[in-house]
Amino acid sequence: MVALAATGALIVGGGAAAMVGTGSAEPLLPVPAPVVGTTHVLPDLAPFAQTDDDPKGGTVGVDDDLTPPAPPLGGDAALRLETPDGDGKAAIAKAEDSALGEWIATAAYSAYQNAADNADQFPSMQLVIDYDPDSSAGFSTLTYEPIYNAGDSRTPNAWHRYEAGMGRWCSTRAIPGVIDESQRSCSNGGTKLLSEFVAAQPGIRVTGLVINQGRGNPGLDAGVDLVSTPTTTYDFELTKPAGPEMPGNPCEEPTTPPAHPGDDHGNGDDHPQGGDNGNSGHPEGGDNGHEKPDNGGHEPSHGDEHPQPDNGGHEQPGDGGHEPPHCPGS
Ligand SMILES: [Ca+2]
Ligand SMILES: [Ca+2]
Repeated sequence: MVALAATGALIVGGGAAAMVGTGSAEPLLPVPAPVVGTTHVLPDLAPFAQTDDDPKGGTVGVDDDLTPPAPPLGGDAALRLETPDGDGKAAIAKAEDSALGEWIATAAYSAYQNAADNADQFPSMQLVIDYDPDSSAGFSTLTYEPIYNAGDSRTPNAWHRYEAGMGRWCSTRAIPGVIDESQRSCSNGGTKLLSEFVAAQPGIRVTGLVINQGRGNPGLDAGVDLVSTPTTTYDFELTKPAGPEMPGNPCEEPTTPPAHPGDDHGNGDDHPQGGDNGNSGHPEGGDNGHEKPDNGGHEPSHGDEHPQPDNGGHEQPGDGGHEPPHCPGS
């Protein structure tokens, strides 16, 4: 897996020509920023919410205590997920409404392992999907986890960029044409490319996004930042950065390719997908998306734990001293 720096350069170089000005049919000035923007997620976690009312000791917060506190271009802080034992759950989720295919070129996240009982374990990205949008059937949860992607670096105490959209995903449930019953939860070759899911189920939709840790991640203390989706990149920060979130601030340079010119809202408050908009799926937070093959592939019942933006339970940021901004080139 390529490093973030290389990835960012590739993406920026491949699609940096954004329009400046309005109403013009032609770009007036190329500017060095993709037009899919950055959405800053502050310690209240909105538009995400913690998935579990009873996380069994798992904690979710935003802090700047990792070293470095954020990945390149990730500002000054990150999402922090801690699961002291195997029962702990540290996960946040938000509703989505998009075609799965849109995630192939865009889904990515940065992660950091600060401590772990099992050195292979990192937080995962999960997509709650509905491959049969016209009926009540079709629900499953797809999981991207570095351990199932051989090219992913898992060095501790360093930030890694995982280009999840191009990688292999597991499904908690059988999906006709791509995941049979024996392949649930990563078993028996049940790690598939998103393109394989789309080929088997062209109508497949994403109804929820989950950043998940646990259960089954004892002693895992990890960071996540710069979670990229088809519409924005979520940058977890302690405070909203000052200044415009447009070209000119190296801390805020987005890392995803352009798709919606002028759609840089700059924060989650007015994002059309913010909050727990109702959807027909079961954005339960991916309780059942993290099972390892040796767990037998069984699947717990669904709890209908729809994300609640006002759900408490997240930790307040630590009181550690704020470190200087990690702006590349500063
Ligand atoms: Ca359905
Ligand atoms: Ca950040």
